[in-house]
Amino acid sequence: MLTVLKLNQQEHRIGPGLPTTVIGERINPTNRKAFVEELERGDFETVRRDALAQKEAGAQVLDVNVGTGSVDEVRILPKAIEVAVQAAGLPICIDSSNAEAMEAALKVYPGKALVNSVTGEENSLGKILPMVKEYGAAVIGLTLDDDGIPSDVEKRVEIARKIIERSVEIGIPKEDVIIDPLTMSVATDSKAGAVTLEAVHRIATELEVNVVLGASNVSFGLPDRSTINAAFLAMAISAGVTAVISDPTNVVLTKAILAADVLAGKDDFAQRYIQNYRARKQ
Ligand code: THG
Repeated sequence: MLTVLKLNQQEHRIGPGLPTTVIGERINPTNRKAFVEELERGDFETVRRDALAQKEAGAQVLDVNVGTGSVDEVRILPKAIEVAVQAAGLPICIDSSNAEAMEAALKVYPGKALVNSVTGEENSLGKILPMVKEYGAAVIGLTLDDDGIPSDVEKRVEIARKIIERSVEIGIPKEDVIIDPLTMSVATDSKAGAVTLEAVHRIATELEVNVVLGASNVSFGLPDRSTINAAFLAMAISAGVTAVISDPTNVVLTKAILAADVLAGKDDFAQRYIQNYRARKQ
């Protein structure tokens, strides 16, 4: 199971045994008022700056999300992607729930992008998978359906299996489907983290696909969130995730990811760990 993303001639590989892929999440308007205002007036300076900062902090893929009520995503998302590509030269994870914006972005992206995301909902499968196929992209499949995120492991594995089956049926190679089992907050459900980690393990081993996870939800409502997120990311790597959606400029998170890779045997001679240490000292 090897997912290959491309930007022009350049490739990025995601797979077990390889260092965990860090997908930089900062280009996202959530809780960033000044960024929203920039996007509203067609200013891409923060996109440019965040793209470069995340590359320098060690991101290998950049998530680009410009979804807020006040921004015309169909027009702005392709531009933001062009700016991010120009600034960082990294493959892009296109993060949008707007199918029209997704298609506009896929049209301009020079390579094999990662579509974020499709869900197990019929409407999503029917709209997004044909696009992924047509543009030769890879896709993140979220284990939720019309009833939301299931609280049990079995149902999440079932949704993951369905997304993979439907993808393969329309001609998307299985290795181009990456499953995200999502997580709820441990502040409201003490088993939320454990259930997600078990889902990661089962999906990675039984379905044999790459698994990705973001940590931000898991700590919602708790103080000192980075500490919880860092531990969760390390445990997720141990459970079998091969990519994480994270803020690489957050040193607490990045140190945990790189240390977990060393301990999980995914970073030969601790090469990446040491390289990141040196880059931070400069
Ligand atoms: N899985 C997949 N895609 C995802 C997520 C996931 N996309 C969105 C999200 N989760 C990951 N991205 C973010 C981006 C920003 C924040 C959290 C997750 C965030 N931003 C700061 C805040 O809200 O306080 C902004 C702070 C700042 O100004 O820098 O928390 O799970 N497939």
